[in-house]
Amino acid sequence: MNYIAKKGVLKRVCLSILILFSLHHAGFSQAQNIPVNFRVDNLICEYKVNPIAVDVANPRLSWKLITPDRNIQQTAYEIRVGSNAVSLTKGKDILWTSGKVLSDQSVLVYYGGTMLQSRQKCYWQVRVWNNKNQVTPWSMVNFWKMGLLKPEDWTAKWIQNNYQSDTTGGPSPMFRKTFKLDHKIRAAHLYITAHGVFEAQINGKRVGNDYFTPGWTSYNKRIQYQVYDVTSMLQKGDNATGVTIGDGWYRGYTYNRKKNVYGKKLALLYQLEVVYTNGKRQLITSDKSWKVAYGPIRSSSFFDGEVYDSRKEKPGWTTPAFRDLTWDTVKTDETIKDNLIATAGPTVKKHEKFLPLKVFTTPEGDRVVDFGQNLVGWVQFKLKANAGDTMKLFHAEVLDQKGNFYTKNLRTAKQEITYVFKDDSVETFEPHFTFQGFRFLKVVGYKGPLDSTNLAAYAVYSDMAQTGHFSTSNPLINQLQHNIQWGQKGNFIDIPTDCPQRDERMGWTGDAQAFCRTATFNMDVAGFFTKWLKDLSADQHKDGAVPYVVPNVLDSVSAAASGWSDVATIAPWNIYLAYGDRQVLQQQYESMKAWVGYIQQHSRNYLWDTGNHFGDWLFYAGTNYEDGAALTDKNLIAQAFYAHSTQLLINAAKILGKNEDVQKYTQLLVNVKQAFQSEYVTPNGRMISGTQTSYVLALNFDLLPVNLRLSAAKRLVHNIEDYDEHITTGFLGTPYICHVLSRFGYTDIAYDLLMKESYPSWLYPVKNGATTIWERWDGIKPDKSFEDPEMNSFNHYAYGAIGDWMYRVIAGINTDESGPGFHKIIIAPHPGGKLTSAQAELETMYGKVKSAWSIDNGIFTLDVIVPPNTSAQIVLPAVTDQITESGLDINTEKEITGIQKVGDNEQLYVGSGTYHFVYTLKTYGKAN
Ligand code: RAM
Repeated sequence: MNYIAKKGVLKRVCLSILILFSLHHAGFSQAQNIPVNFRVDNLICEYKVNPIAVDVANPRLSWKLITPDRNIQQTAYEIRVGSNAVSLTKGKDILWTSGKVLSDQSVLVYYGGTMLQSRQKCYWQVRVWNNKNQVTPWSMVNFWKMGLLKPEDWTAKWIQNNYQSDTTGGPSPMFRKTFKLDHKIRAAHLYITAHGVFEAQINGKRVGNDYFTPGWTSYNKRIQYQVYDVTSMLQKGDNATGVTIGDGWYRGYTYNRKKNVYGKKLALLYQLEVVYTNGKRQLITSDKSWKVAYGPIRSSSFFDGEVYDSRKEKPGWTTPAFRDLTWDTVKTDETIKDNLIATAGPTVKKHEKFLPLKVFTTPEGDRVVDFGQNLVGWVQFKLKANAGDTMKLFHAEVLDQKGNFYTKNLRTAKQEITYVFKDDSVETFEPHFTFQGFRFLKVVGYKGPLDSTNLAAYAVYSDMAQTGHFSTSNPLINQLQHNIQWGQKGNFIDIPTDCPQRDERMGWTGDAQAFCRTATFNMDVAGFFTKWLKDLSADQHKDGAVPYVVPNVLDSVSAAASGWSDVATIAPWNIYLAYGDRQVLQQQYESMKAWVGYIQQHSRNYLWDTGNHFGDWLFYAGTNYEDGAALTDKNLIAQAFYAHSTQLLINAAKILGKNEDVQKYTQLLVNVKQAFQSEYVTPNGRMISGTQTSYVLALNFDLLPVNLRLSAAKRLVHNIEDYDEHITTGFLGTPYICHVLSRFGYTDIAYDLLMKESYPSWLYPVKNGATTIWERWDGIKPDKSFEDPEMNSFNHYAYGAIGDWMYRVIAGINTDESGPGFHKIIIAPHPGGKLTSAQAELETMYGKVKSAWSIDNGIFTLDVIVPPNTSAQIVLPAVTDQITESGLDINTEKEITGIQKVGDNEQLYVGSGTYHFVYTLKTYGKAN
């Protein structure tokens, strides 16, 4: 650590000690009776801990109550905000205080003070009161810092290469600048973005640990900038900085090898703002004084990989001593008028590391490394060769039937790293502006040993905290859950992609809507989807049509497909349910309405039967005529999603208090359902497509008259039995099939589907060694040959949508819609499928929710955690006799209320706390 860095750390340590001391002091003097076991923690602003780039007028603050006691509700809160951490804890120099607000809201509370200015840093803390007349001490102090709110805040100019040719697939330009800082530095922040993807350095060190910044947005309309606190990277005196830029999404290859989608020229916008201890400010900005050159990255591309010639490295190029006399000048481009926005969602970061499981030679003689997991990221190597030697690394998801390296399913994507060694020392390398989807690595041009000392694979994905855990007594189901999570990791790379390996990697809306709710159970995706949905609105057509992919890189007619475009209503609703985020509904409301409006415009007599639709994509096609029954009429599907989107729009309108819209769309929905029934359902309730998907959609979206629903559910079950309990649905039916079965009392059949190991089923890929979710039910066919390489991804999350049912039904963790974001929780586990145990945990905005059950000799045990400031309805299944909770008869416990028998189940209500229920289980379904 250099001297400056040390000083920075020292300063922060001193500040923390000061804050801690004053906190302690404040806690002491306020009240002696403050309970030590009741406090507030996990303060976040706009879903982030201490964000430094907030650009919303009224940031939202959330906190968690921490207490081991039962039945704790927040009754009031008080927030205070100040511009100085130490004064804040003394109650001085307060910018805004909420005062004591009688409210149980602890999630997404709006800052209500005066208008915030660009760069303003706000420290905040909170204390809360509870229903036991207790008050917490003031919480720890956290902060948020505002970004650059107005275009005038940017004095930096966009700069580009001046003379050198600069085209897609060419070398990455490196921009550099040296500068002097005259005084002691108090704080320094770098505001930076690029056309392309950038990697910045200051004084020889990488800035931050993000990848593929500025991230992918609808660049023509919104482009993110990142902010880094670089105080410790700078020094009084001479400094240097440099930024390398790759093609990225801006002008790199996309679908059908289309390039330059957003523009032809890479560009940089760089604004380093230094504040000295004497209060003076100095700016170092991108302008004509910068220099540019090409270096070792000869080309970089998401699809194709990277070519790196280490002989062309420029050692020390971001240190002040480097001589750049031969470098070119740059030009500024003042015509660029981007809409710059702060980065609200998570950035892409490096995560898990995998070491080689084995290194082997294939029958075709290739040297291949198996990392044991189909992952998305890259390989880092530390190898030694001769100067000028060229090594190539190829990436594949699978080996073929004979055990050979298989890349046909990548289509034109090369996924290839070319590395030229500079000398005979050990060279450490990982690529910069590319990612690969792979489990297997083929090494060509390097003869030395390959092992875990010199090779490692890194998973790279959006930095979402893992919030969910799910496991059972069945290892195959656990592997399925693993595969679902890895499907999510590999395809949440700044945007939700369909696949991460072939020449596609786009934000296919159908896939995203199918998987969205499951995603909310595995990871914190609030920020991720909030950002992407803004791009959806940005790219939505004037007439309301939602593109097939977002950001839209396809042509203007590639829009408005049922089950795809409906992500416009489905995703905001799911985010609202999972996080209680009303604002996302507000933000997306016009977009939701416009999408329903588009369908209205294209319907006749409330029937939408025109346009191009993908239908129940990749349903079980079968091999003979009989199996054709799995094909669902595309217009039937369109009508079903028309109703669903209208329903979600009504839901949103209700939440937002838009009563006129509620009335208007409620009437519309009646007509849409009516049209569905008269067009696609016989008077006796038979659907014109007798498929699983058609019954599933009709039942899940409440499209059938009430008197026909039970018989329709039976028809669905018969259909499943006709297929020997196999699933035949595609992308659109799959997310709902088990939910529909459970809702109509057929959880046992849902378990049959889930536990099926032969094709088509969820466990068929698992039995075939899958470590991610496949695009098709039979990516590898029962005879071990591959499906059509034109469309055969082994990392495609859509079918992973079953994860939602696993959390919500098997473990039984759900949010009550009247208390979204798990403010009101439902715990309703459903044993079955010969499982002897299942457990799930979910870190919600209020804290951890847990439901873990096990069956031992007919004794059912359920462990539940209900976080503070929430309550739960618990539904205990198949009860025969007395239920105990932590050893006591539940009827004797004051904290357990509303005990009621509903059929075989026992329903009850609890407040927050930890509960342990035990009773004898009645035989449950046919599976047990
Ligand atoms: C393919 C992908 C994607 C799907 C579209 C319709 O390109 O499989 O997942 O949404 O088609």
